[in-house]
Amino acid sequence: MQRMNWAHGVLEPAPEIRETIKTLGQLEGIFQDASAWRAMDPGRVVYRVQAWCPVVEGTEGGLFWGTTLVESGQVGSEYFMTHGHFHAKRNRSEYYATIEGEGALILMDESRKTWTEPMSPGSVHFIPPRIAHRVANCGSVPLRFVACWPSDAGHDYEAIRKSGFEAQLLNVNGEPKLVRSRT
Ligand code: S6P
Ligand code: ZN
Repeated sequence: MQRMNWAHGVLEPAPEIRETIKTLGQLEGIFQDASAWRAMDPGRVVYRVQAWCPVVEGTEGGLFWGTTLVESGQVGSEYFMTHGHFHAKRNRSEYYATIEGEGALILMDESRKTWTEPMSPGSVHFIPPRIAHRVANCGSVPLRFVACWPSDAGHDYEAIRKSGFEAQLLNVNGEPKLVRSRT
């Protein structure tokens, strides 16, 4: 058993909880405005992830539980967001549920059609099979959400590193707007 602190949206530290941090420097090529990205502190934290993986990764039939905290910020006009991924086993799905903050779940299918679902405290999101997913923080406080996904889903980060998402979530006159970058 593990314990969630629901007020803070975090798992209580324990030897079984894996914690990772992603800094701007580790997210090269992810944000659209490369010169804005270069001008920022590469050590600045963009998001933190906790994962409870009670079975070995790759095991069929298990589930993993995690929390993510995306800091508030922008690279140029693009909101701070997670790297994003397809599941390596493309037919695996996932749930996200928001604890605190305001943002958007950005979804993209294999034909590169991209859309968003607004995230706010209490919103629960089903990420269907074969859909890439990432989360942007559009607010002024950290965006915290929990996730639950199959232990054999795996992560394909390479597809996103190579081709990105079809559209970026930008701050346009103070409002989040999905802007298509490629034709
Ligand atoms: C795992 C799940 C989340 C993300 C986390 C960070 O399937 O979707 O726990 O790993 O939000 O995002 P990313 O794109 O860096 O894995
Ligand atoms: Zn996932």
